[in-house]
Amino acid sequence: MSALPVLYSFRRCPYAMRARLAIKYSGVSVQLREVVLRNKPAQMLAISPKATVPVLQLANADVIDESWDIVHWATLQQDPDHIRGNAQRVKEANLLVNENDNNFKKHLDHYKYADRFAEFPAEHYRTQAETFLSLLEQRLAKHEFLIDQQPSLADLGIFPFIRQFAHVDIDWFRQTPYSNLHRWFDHYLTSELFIGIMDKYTPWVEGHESIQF
Ligand SMILES: N[C@@H](CCC(=O)N[C@@H](CS)C(=O)NCC(=O)O)C(=O)O
Repeated sequence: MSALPVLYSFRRCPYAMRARLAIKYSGVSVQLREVVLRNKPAQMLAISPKATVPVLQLANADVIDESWDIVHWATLQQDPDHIRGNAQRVKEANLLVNENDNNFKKHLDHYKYADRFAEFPAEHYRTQAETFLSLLEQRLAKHEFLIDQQPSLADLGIFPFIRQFAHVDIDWFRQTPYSNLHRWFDHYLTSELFIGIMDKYTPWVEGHESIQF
C-alpha cells in the first residue's frame, strides 16, 4: 500500500467528477487509477464489492466508496477557500445534493437513455428534471452560487450532473430561460478547476506507473 490515498475513478462519471473536483480543490494528493466500468480492476472490487466509482482507499487502508463522503473527506483535510463554512451551510449543501442524487439523477438517466425507457418520450423525462433546474435557477437568481455568494460543497457536488444533463441536448439547454443557471454552468465549465480534472488517462493496470493527481 503506497503512502498516498488511491482514487479509483472514471473520467466521464459525474460522481467521480465530483470526487475529483473536491480533491483537486482541496490540494490533497492522491494516486489516480482510471477505471473502465466494464472491466473493473480486481483490486477495486476487493475493497468495494458494490463496484461503483469513485472509490478512495486511504493510507491507513480505510475505504470511502460514496462520492459525497469523498467530497467531505477531502474538504475536511484541507479547505483553502473555506467552501464548507458553518454547520448550517454544510447542512444546506447536503440537502441539495441529496435532492440531486435521489431525484434529479433518476430523471437525468431517463432523459439521457430515453430509448431504454420507451414508455414516454425524452421530453417527458426532461420536463421532470426541469423541476430541479428551476430550483437551482431560483437560488442562482438570488446569489452567485448555489448557497450564497461563495462557492460551496453543493456547487462542486452538483455541477457534474448539470453538465451531463446539458450535454444530452446542449442546444435545447442553451435556449432555456434559466439564465442564472447558464451563468453558473459556464463559470464551472470554463474554470481551471474543472479543466484540471478532465485530463485523459489510460486505464490503470497493476504495475502501471502511478498518476499523482
Ligand atoms: N452513490 C454512488 C454512485 C456511484 C455510481 O453509481 N457510479 C457509477 C458510474 S457514474 C458506477 O460506478 N456504476 C457501476 C457500473 O456502471 O458498473 C456514489 O455517489 O459514489
